[in-house]
Amino acid sequence: MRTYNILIIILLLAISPYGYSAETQEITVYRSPNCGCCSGWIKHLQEHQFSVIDIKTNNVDKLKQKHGITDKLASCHTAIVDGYVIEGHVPASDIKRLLSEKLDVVGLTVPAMPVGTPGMEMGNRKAPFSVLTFDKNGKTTVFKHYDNY
Ligand SMILES: [Cu+2]
Repeated sequence: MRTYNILIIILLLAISPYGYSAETQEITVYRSPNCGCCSGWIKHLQEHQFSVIDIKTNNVDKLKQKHGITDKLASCHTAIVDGYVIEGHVPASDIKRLLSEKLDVVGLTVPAMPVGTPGMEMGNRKAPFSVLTFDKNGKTTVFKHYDNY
């Protein structure tokens, strides 16, 4: 009887959304060890079904150069997901949209660190910002604009 109960519990875990990891998307985040807002962004991703590999390094700039992230496009952390580069405090929903639309771009960026973006919360302070796509020549387009995230 006891074994039977345990089997039921295992079965319930297997079919529940919490027992499942198949729906999480893996993303690798490169950031400097003492970057607080980067941790905030990582937490935001984890709250939106991303499984984060958190790489602490003092060499994020080298990675940015390698992926054509100019100073104008740069922010704090740089992440790689499914072959795309995600720079800065990009909302999880925009990453998911990029992955489903499979656009022919290098990735997405929110340049600098606008107040009110995920990981950059400061009470009620919100700055308007745009999520940009960028290609390997540094050409950008507006992917999504937020007046108030
Ligand atoms: Cu930041």
